[in-house]
Amino acid sequence: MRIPKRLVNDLISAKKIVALTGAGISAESGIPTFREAQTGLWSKYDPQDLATPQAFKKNPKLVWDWYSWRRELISKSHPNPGHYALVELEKQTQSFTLITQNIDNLHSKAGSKNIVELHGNIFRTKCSIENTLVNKWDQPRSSPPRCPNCRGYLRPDVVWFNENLDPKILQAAVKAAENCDVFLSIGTSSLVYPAANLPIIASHNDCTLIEINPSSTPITSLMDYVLKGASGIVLQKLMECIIQ
Ligand code: BJW
Repeated sequence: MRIPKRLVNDLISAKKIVALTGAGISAESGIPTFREAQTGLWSKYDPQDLATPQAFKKNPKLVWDWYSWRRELISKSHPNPGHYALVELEKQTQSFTLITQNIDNLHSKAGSKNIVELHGNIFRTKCSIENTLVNKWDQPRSSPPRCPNCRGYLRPDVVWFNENLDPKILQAAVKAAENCDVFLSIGTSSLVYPAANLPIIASHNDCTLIEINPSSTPITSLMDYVLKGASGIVLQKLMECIIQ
């Protein structure tokens, strides 16, 4: 793959860079993307039907068990060269904001610092009634376990379809998108809102938009540069061009 020199220069001269990541950046860590077919026991379920408050209300055990399975898979996985390239890019940049839709904690595990987690984190648990974080509970084998305070069901601290994102977190993401010189959209299908709006917000500014993805997305035509390929390979190559 050839990386355009002008793109490299834009990244080197940028004072404020935003990277928005989606499930594709973790694909090379062995974590299936959200819209990819699920594996094993879960292959008959569509994630879009499980990641909703309605699904949890109807069948809390099914949804809890799905997240337990994913948490276990994720806890065994490691950051890949794409995650590490973004750590390097942050070190090279005056102001760098990493906005992720992923709940897998891999950016943090890789060493990224300024992370905005739009859709929460699978390693945190909250009470579905009180909406408060819970660190310890009794009967760990029950599915789902109960809140030690109100006995309501516990659930993962992630944002499901039809739920509002934390307004402060969304505001931080919007502010970063409004003010950046370069916006990278990496490994996301750009189908889910409000995350999919962030590159559009950035485009109102005179910034450079870059997409890294093996496939086209609804916002590909908005981009100044489209780097087609796996993010681990493309980002590593990009960093080699920046550092040399
Ligand atoms: C690679 C690669 C490699 C592969 N390298 N790339 C109609 C129009 C507009 C909006 C709506 C609408 N109807 C409903 C809505 C709102 C809804 C929405 O956007 N729905 C769309 C599906 C249309 N949004 C919401 O509900 C949000 N809340 C909200 O809007 O609140 C207001 C409201 C309140 C009440 C009622 C209605 C609205 C909340 C969205 C929360 C999303 N949550 C999830 C689950 C998180 C927990 C979990 O993971 O279980 O977040 S859904 C899921 O999608 C997950 C992801 O973060 C998110 C984005 O997916 P992502 O990351 O893009 O993954 P994929 O799988 O889609 O794509 C992977 C990409 O990687 C692909 O492009 C591949 O090509 C690529 N790839 N290998 C690089 N190696």
